[in-house]
Amino acid sequence: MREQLENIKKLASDDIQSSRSDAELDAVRVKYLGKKGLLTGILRGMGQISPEERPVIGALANTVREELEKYIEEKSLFLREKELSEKLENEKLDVTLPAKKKNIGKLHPISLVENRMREIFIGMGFEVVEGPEVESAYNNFDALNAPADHPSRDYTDTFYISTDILLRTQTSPVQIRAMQKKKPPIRIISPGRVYRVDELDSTHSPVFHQLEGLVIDKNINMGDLKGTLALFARAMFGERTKTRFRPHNFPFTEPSAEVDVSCFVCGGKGCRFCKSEGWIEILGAGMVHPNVLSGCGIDPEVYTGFAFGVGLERVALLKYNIDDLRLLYENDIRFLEQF
Ligand code: 2NL
Repeated sequence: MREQLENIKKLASDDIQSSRSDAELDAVRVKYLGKKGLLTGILRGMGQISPEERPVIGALANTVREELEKYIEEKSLFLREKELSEKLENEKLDVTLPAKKKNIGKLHPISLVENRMREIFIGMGFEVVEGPEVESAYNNFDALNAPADHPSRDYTDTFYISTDILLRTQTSPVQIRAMQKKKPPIRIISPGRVYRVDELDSTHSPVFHQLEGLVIDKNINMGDLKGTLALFARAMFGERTKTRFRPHNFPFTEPSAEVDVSCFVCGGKGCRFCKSEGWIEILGAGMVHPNVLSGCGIDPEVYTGFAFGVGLERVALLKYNIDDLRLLYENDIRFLEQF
């Protein structure tokens, strides 16, 4: 019996020694010290032992049990500490590593262009006004002196919601509203979305953006218009930029002009960018037609004014050298993150 106990102690010690995890250790505990364990089995057999030997063997069995329990407890502690230190080692953080780059959004090229223009004109004392994209045919056409048979009124050019309600084709109706509402002096810009019936291609879109400007006061003349646009062109395209006015015709201005800026790539010598012209068309402008003023309740004998309009897409394409308008609307992140 004594030998059996010594033997069990030896076997159990080896098993404890070779345990690699708490789970294995627990299996060892059950195998030797459990209710049906080997050591427990020995103690059950105590009945066969002589009464003299019983207390000696009993004491020995208890000692073995206590030793094994103590040994298991030590091993368990050792395993748990080992596990913790391995965990700490594996999850070590290098706090000196640079942080992961955060992807923050960027402004769309149209917004960049619009914001820059707002900045330039606000700097000259203009006020920003906005208005509805769904407009009356009156504010969009009649008030702008467009004849009843003007081609731009056609449903093949303009999106009609009903016979007299439409999607604005320019932001001029915003300035019409301003003139109807208040007396001069007026100095406003109106950036916004406008609509025209067009197939989408590399230079056209049925929805695009415009910024218009309007100045009404006593003694406003063509010189004021030229000075304002020359200053704008220099701020927008660089200090060396020149401007050129070519006669044109709009129903809402008289006289009217198309305005070119000297090519900001070659400086006017002529290059691939300006198609050897040296000039790039950027704006439409003119002196506000007397009919437009009087129609809004402003006396054209007392007040004069100038107005201009610029397409934001066109400026964005030129400024950022983008060769297809559709890139502006496709929201491809690889395109957008370049600005
Ligand atoms: C263009 C350029 C232009 C205007 C817009 C305007 C607004 C009022 C009165 C007179 Cl309220 N004119 N805006 C003037 C000239 C040109 O836009 O190419 N448009 C078709």
